[in-house]
Amino acid sequence: MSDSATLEQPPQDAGERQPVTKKEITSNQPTWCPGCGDFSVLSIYYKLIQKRNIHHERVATVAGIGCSSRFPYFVQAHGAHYIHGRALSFASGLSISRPDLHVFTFGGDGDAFSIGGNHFIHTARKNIKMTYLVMDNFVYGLTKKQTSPTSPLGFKSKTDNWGALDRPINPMKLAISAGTTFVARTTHTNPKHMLEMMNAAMDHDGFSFIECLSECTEFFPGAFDASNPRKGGEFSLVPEDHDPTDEAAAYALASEDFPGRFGIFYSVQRPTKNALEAGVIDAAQGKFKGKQAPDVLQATFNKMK
Ligand SMILES: Cc1ncc(C[n+]2csc(CCOP(=O)(O)OP(=O)(O)O)c2C)c(N)n1
Ligand code: SF4
Ligand SMILES: [Mg+2]
Repeated sequence: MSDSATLEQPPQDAGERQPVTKKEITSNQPTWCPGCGDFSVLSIYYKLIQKRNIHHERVATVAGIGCSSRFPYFVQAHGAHYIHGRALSFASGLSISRPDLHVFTFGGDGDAFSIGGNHFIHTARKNIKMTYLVMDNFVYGLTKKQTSPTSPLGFKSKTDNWGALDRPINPMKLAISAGTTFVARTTHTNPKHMLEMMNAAMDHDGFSFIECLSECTEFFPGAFDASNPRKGGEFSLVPEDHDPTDEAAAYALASEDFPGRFGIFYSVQRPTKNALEAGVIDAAQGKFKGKQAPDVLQATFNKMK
């Protein structure tokens, strides 16, 4: 990808305001374990907000429940630490009713693909405008090491102490097949790449999904070493000649063995639910232009007589 061409945009907010500072958008001290990958995601999110100069009243940070989902506590802006697995439903309503906000949703692999799996599929097919970043650590962190939907076969946890028996979900394949219009993959060990992906996702007019590998140093240490050159692994980008509008090619990339590829797998334009629903509302309101609400009601009652 090109080197973040849109990062240096002029401020989007009121003319003379000072640029957003990190202090303004930083809230409580994160409570994650030392070395947790989620720290890296949070610091890149601060960076994104600063680079794009989005003042705190223009951004909303939504999450479900989990270690990763504690995210909104640490951002000084609109936000909700919502119900486990239900972050996308809350964020969908927010996105549709408040088009002036940039809606970002964060969560973990359990929140996104276990209890929240159904919401994920339907948010994708509806193409609701927001960015959804899943901090995938292949385990339930907050509840102290249960098997998650992305845990690899054989992973020993408190729920499968003999080793996980169930075939894991592939988040990228799931996202593509459900109709997500922007699908990218990154990792907490490459902050520059993560910023590029978040920036591109934010530019996308639709539902943009990022799987971000984010190590749980407490309950699954070393899970992503194979993707980390500093640990002897390999960080392989999506090939330069990959066509991100080719769904079959994106699916093939997503099918590669772990650690797989990093970058934008899929990106297409399709009308958002936000735009379609606004069109329906405009058309309905157009029919009653210039009329008072009581007259409209009376006319409806008259028809029912
Ligand atoms: C309705 C409901 N069911 C179960 C829980 C317990 N619970 C809280 S977080 C969690 C899983 C967290 O795993 P993940 O989403 O992967 O986030 P992580 O902690 O790994 O970042 C579970 C099962 C809950 N809080 N609410
Ligand atoms: S338990 Fe794991 S995911 Fe949770 S804060 Fe600690 S290292 Fe991070
Ligand atoms: Mg998890």
